[in-house]
Amino acid sequence: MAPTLVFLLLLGLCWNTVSEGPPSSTRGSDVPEFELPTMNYDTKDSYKPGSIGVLFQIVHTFLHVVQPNAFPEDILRKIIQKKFDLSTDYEKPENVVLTLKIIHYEIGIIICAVLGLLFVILMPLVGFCFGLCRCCNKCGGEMHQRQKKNGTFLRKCFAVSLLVICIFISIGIICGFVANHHLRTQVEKTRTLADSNFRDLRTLLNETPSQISYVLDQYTLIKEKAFSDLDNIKSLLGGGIHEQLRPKVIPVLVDIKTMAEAIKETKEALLNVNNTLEELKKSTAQLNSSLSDIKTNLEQSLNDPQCSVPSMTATCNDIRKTLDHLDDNTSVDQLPSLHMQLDNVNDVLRTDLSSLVQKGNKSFNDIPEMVQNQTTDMVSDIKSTLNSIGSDIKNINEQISIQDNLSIFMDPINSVETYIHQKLPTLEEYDSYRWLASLVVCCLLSLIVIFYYLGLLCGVFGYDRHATPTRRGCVSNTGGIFLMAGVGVSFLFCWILMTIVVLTFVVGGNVEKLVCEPYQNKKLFQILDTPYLLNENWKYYLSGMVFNKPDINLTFEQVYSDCKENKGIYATLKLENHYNFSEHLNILEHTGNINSSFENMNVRIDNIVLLDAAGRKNLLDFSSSGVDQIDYEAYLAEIAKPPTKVNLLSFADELERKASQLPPGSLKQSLTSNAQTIRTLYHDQVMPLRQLMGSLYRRIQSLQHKSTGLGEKVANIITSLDSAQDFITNRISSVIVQESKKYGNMILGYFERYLQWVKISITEQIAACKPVATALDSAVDVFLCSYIIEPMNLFWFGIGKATIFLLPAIIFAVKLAKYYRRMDSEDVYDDVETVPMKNMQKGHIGFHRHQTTQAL
Ligand SMILES: *[C@@H]1O[C@H](CO)[C@@H](O)[C@H](O)[C@H]1NC(C)=O
Ligand SMILES: *[C@@H]1O[C@H](CO)[C@@H](O)[C@H](O)[C@H]1NC(C)=O
Ligand SMILES: *[C@@H]1O[C@H](CO)[C@@H](O)[C@H](O)[C@H]1NC(C)=O
Ligand SMILES: *[C@@H]1O[C@H](CO)[C@@H](O)[C@H](O)[C@H]1NC(C)=O
Ligand SMILES: *[C@@H]1O[C@H](CO)[C@@H](O)[C@H](O)[C@H]1NC(C)=O
Ligand SMILES: *[C@@H]1O[C@H](CO)[C@@H](O)[C@H](O)[C@H]1NC(C)=O
Ligand SMILES: *[C@@H]1O[C@H](CO)[C@@H](O)[C@H](O)[C@H]1NC(C)=O
Ligand SMILES: *[C@@H]1O[C@H](CO)[C@@H](O)[C@H](O)[C@H]1NC(C)=O
Ligand SMILES: CC(=O)N[C@H]1CO[C@H](CO)[C@@H](O)[C@@H]1O
Repeated sequence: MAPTLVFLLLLGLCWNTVSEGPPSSTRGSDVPEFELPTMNYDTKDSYKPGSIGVLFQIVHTFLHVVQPNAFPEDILRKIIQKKFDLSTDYEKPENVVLTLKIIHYEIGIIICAVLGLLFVILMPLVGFCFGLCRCCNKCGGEMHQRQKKNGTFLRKCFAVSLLVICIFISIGIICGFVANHHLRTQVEKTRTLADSNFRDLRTLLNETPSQISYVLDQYTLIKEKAFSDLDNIKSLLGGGIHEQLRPKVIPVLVDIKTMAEAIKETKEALLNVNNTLEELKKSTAQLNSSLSDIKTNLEQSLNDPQCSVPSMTATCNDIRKTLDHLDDNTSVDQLPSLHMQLDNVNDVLRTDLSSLVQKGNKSFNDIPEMVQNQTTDMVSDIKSTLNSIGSDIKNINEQISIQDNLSIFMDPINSVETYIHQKLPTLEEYDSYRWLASLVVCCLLSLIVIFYYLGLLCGVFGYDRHATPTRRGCVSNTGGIFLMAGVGVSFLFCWILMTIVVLTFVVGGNVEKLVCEPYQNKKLFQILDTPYLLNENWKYYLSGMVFNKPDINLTFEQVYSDCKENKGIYATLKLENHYNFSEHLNILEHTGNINSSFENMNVRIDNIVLLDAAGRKNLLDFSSSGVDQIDYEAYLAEIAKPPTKVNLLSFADELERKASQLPPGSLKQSLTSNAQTIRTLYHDQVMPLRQLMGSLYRRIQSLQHKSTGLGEKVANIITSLDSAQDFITNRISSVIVQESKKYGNMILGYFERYLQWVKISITEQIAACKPVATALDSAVDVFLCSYIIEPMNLFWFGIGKATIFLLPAIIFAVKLAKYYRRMDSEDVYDDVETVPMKNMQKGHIGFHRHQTTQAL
């Protein structure tokens, strides 16, 4: 334990390397994820004794019964306070009280030990007396058996009792054997255990510098990410500002662009209508004159003398009456001309609105580049700050030279390891002696119990119920002798066995109760952590030792638990009290610099004109061009009319029908030919005219559609243009501030995330001191308690039980031997007397005495 403690303290004293950043929230950005490479340790966390654990549990229960008192914290504290000095001033009342308390605590163990000692002292004495007594033919030493009525029952009772006792003894012996073997195999494992612990400690020492380097190296990742973001300021910041303005600006620009297209289309439509109208006028005039010609022609024909013939006058008059209908029905030439609007629109078109819109669009699209142009200085400032942080970190890594600092622990570790390796063979040698001795003990007990078993075996199988005591068979006699041999060996050796049991019991029981159990439930640490106990000037001994600052709340228990949880040594030893990282690495100051760089970033975007005055006037000119004022209804109404007053085809049919009523002659011929001319006129002029009118109708409709609400549309565009321009002029600065903040926070976020991770790594992960706790566990919990004390306790438990049961075994064996051995004499009944003589003085009347053999 001491070397590990020293290691812990040294590690604490020389630790100069770690850092802490304040906890802060980070924005979710695509910062690389950090992960500290974990260390792999060989030594297992926990030790499992296996199936033998059940036996250990029984021993624990026994110990708990013998020693039910709780861990005596107060007594221990007092003893430590008196600096283990109980010998002086024994008369002092508090010392007496303390001694009484100790005795009270130990009373169970003391009673057991005293009983054991009594056993040790009395057994040889009793054995000696018993032997002497038997030598004098007393105490059943006489080879004579009085026959009793219930002799058979007693014999069976004794045999069964002895058998049961022997079984108990055997169980104890088996426990002894198992414990002995277990202890030996565990001691053989010690070397592996020590080696793996040292390997782990070395891993900790060797890997810690690379862990620190790894953590610090991750800064490069952050820096690269920040650099790439700074290089992309055009798209990240400029693009952000651009995006913010887009929804306001783009629709306006699109509207204006659409309007520019509309102007062009309107002009085209106007021109079309103008031309078609011209054509229509021409065609109508032509039709008019053609119709006039036909009318004149018909009138001349009707002047024919045939019409004065009374029978025909009516028909001629009929025809004459209808001549008025031969006329065109439209007044297209009355329609107003469109040339004024056409001129206006042509004027408007003289200004290229589309290119003006493109200019505005370009100046709007230039925002990211403007941002980039204006921030080149700031970007290079921040980059140099980042580089200087990088070199600071590099310097720190070189300054602290953790490698050198940690390498000094190698020496203690090496020397402890050498020491252990030197001592291990000795330990193993002693352990083999111990093993041999324990084996002898177990064998001795086995010998005794084998004697008893053999005795029982021979006795039971060799017994002949008809044989009188003097005539018992050889086998039965041998059984009796075996029993007596067992008794003899028991008397000879049981006090040695009991001495061993008492010694191991006192040592093992106390170590289990005072070291192993309190170590497992951490009571031992609590004792050590008692303020002012180990050093009366120091509140917290550990921090006094480590930092020479005994006021820092640092306890063995907390350090051990933290190490066991594999926490970093920085948090475990509360090293921030000794070396405050924040004061040594001024990353925070640097991030503050970066922050203020962003805060003071001066981006001015003030010359964005979406549409200049010329473009604006152009729009207004268009709206007042009068295109929307045209009387489309009049045009449409006129053009919708049929071109002629009557349908020329039916007029021609009618004319022909009327002509057929006339007698053949020049009149009839002239009328028929005129009808034919009308038909031709219809096909040649009216039909094309109708088509022309139809297409003109559609064109006018489309023009009307285009120009409806023109003024309103332009007014809306101007309004939203004003509002967008207003937004850009007045609000762009706040948009810039907002976007810069977002951008700056994103870059600062990387550092905050990094610092957060550095903090977690340093407090939780770097130099996780689990191997130290494991080493302590290995030394105390595994080696001392599980390897040594547990089997030792099982050993005394087993052997002790066996030894105790030797006592009743002796009694029953001696009693039973009487029934198996061949006696020298027996109760015989005189032939003279018919009644068995009772209450006769022993060895006096009625039986033959041959020879006295000594039993022992
Ligand atoms: C503005 O410019 C961008 C990029 O040059 C282009 O995609 C967009 O169509 C333009 N918008 C207008 C209204 O001209
Ligand atoms: C439009 O029509 C008028 C006659 O109405 C004509 O004088 C003018 O030249 C025409 N305009 C164009 C551009 O053709
Ligand atoms: C058709 O022609 C006649 C004379 O030939 C003329 O008096 C009349 O005004 C013309 N109508 C139209 C619409 O031009
Ligand atoms: C940005 O700077 C470059 C080079 O100095 C220049 O050519 C470009 O016109 C500038 N752009 C803007 C939008 O100011
Ligand atoms: C010392 O710290 C432990 C936890 O580490 C805490 O439980 C205990 O209350 C603290 N003691 C004092 C006096 O602050
Ligand atoms: C370490 O330093 C930081 C800032 O310099 C401070 O906030 C913190 O309280 C310090 N920690 C200790 C334990 O002194
Ligand atoms: C940056 O500085 C401003 C004050 O200048 C502060 O409000 C803000 O919290 C700081 N941001 C960071 C990430 O430190
Ligand atoms: C001729 O035009 C008038 C309107 O000017 C219209 O009422 C009349 O129906 C038209 N004639 C025919 C035959 O359609
Ligand atoms: C033993 C050893 O090298 N200790 C050094 C640990 O690091 C500090 C500086 O951080 C030095 O001052 C010590 O000398």
